[in-house]
Amino acid sequence: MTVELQFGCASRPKPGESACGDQTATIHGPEWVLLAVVDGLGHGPEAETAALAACTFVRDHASMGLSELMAGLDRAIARTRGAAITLVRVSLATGEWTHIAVGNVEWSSLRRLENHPLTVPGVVGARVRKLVETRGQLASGDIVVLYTDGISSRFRLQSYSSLTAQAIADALLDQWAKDHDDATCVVIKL
Ligand SMILES: [Mn+2]
Repeated sequence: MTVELQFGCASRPKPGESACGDQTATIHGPEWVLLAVVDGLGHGPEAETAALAACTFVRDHASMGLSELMAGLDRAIARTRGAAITLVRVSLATGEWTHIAVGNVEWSSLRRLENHPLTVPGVVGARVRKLVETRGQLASGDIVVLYTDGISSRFRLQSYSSLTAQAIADALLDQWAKDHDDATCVVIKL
């Protein structure tokens, strides 16, 4: 069985900035997709440097387990100002997902999931102490949004559920991005 997953991504820097401290990476493996959503601390060029370094590390080490990958990121971006990072790997065969997060990239899902992903407070690059992986299973009709704190959490995903993953990402960015920060959302739809 192969599941019909859709992915969408929308991102923009803080209005008036050209550098973007929010960056994402989408890596297609043999039977999975790995998503990274990275919010470099603050905004501007130094935030962008931290976030791009994190995405490069993720691309270069995409087959690692998520805890190992996050621990590697913590070392790899230690000389930058650091970042909030969420990593999610979804199996294309079964829809099973694994999640790990440090800092305030948020997760929202249309359906109340049996295991809500846990986020550990802290900054990747500043010695993360504890890592927690959460696992779950996507079912047909599920929508998951990963979003940085430049997107308001007041959106109701139900209102967008008939759209494609990319159209949901575009609409959330257009309607819920805050003026004072970089803003990014990634959407997974089954
Ligand atoms: Mn931010």
